[in-house]
Amino acid sequence: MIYSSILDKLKTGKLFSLLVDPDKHDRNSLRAIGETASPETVDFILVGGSLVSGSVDETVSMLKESTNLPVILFPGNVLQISPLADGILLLSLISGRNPEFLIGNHVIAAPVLRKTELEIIPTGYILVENGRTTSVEYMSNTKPIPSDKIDLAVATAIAGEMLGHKLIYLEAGSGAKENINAGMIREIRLQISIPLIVGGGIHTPDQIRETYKAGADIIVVGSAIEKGSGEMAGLLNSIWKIRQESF
Ligand code: 1GP
Repeated sequence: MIYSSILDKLKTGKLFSLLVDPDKHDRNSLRAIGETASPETVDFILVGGSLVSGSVDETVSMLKESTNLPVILFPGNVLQISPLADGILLLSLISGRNPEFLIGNHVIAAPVLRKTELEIIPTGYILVENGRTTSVEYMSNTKPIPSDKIDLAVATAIAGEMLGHKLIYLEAGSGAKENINAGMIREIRLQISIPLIVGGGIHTPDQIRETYKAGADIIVVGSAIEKGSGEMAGLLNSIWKIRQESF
């Protein structure tokens, strides 16, 4: 079970995940990801994007040809469900006030998900302003939480936990100008007891270290592995070193 293994691993350290946008990777780069991401560096691979024109099924099956790591859907919309994955982050965009992303799409997806063997992981998804309009903000037609409104972000995360979500995902948006500030991560970590995922605009080993130090349990990196397999290998090598440190 993916979720129980996340909880188990968190007893001894931090987790790291790669986000694969099906439109940004071809067969070769998917193979490179599968072959480079070892269980010592990467805990699971997320697949999804705000707007995906390629086939999620194909991306998942290509990844599975070269890795045994869990592949988890991170869907931007209901078209991104693939029964070939191992699980799905069933996202509720709790920072927003768009009912379609709070319950509407879930109603559409539920009967389809019921027929799959995907492990469903209900996730409270919180979008935070980062200095520019991201695809999530535009596509979901919701406002992000301002980056200096730590109290609002904390209250939203607490509400997410109270509503039964199993994870909180603090999102600056793919390619964010500024990643989530340490103060916000720190305060949310203190106030919730479920695992905290942080992603968006994280590119360098220093940013990864700072984000773990602030209290992130799981870091997600997407854009930084789209630069090429050499860059990805370098980053994963740093991850391996960072994971030997204690936070
Ligand atoms: C986006 O949090 C993820 O949903 C990853 O963001 O692409 O900026 O790494 P980046």
